[in-house]
Amino acid sequence: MIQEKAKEIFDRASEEIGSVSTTKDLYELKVKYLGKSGEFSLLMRDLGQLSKEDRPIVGKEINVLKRQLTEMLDDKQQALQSSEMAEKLEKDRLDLTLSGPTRVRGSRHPLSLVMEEIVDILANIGFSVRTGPLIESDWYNFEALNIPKDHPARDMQDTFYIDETHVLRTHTSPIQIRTMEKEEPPIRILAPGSVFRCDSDVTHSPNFYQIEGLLIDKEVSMAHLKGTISYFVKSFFGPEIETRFRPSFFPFTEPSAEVDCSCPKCKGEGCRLCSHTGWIEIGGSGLVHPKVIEYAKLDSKKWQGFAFGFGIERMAMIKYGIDDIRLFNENNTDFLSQFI
Ligand code: FA5
Repeated sequence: MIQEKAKEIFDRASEEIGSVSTTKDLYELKVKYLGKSGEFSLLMRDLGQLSKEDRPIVGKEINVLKRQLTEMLDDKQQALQSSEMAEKLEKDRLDLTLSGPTRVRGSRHPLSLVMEEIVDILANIGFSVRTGPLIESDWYNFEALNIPKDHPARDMQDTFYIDETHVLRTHTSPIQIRTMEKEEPPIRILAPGSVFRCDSDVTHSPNFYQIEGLLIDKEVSMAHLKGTISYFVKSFFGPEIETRFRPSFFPFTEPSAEVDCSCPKCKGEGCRLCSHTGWIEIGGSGLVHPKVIEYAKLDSKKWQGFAFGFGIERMAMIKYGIDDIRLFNENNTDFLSQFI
């Protein structure tokens, strides 16, 4: 009777072990059949009802079944553990080919890049940088540059006035005077910086950058000016780019010339960037007017010089083929991050 029950428990247990699929369920089966209050332990208690002779025989048979069951549980335990581990490894697998987290790298503003490149090129031939105030006196911005009050030339630069005698500087030319006042010639300086005019469209901004160049020495001529600017244009835009000087007028230079370079985009053929002329204006230039040299308290008989002033945005637009000046100030990182 007990042997039959033991066999029945064993068969049921074997069947359940066969169909269990997790180590957790397997543990529960172990407790159910072999635990302290498990079915086999309860059965052992029933051995007491048997005769003295039968008890060890039946006990032995039950122990054999228990041992077999224990082995089956151990085997199953190992099989389940290794398949669970394989599953976990598959699930948690590291894909070493995946790219890591990307870091957004900052980039230099195109105007800073252009400004630095211009300074580098001209530093190679002896020019060094000077700066001046953004709020400038009427004297330095206009009068000392031979632009007297009520002179029509003041209309060329629609001015932001701070008060009767101070303006947001309309160009970097005041630094010419400030430098000549302070330094002994010979002078070779560059003055890059922010300037302000009441002016706004796709090629004009109310706040833009210029770079001024000033050279003061003895017997300076237009040839020196042309040589310096041609060297600069070829270094900045490329050796194939030509420079053209167009007669012009600035009160602080005599003679004066607008500087054009052959269009780097169409190489002088004519395109939208150069309004189909093949040439693009980059700034003004000329020999420093003797009056300006005198205003700066130098002897104009002894010292002559040339000066030029280029628009930085204009140079950047030509170099990078940008057709709207407002892009420089819109803080659009898609645009700004293209310049490295
Ligand atoms: C001047 O400002 C003179 N001071 C330049 C100069 C210096 C002449 C030394 C002679 C000797 P002009 O107003 O043309 O010149 O401006 C020079 C350049 O600044 C222009 O060719 C253009 O490239 C740029 N520019 C002028 N106005 C604007 C503006 N509103 N926005 C962007 N760039 C401008």
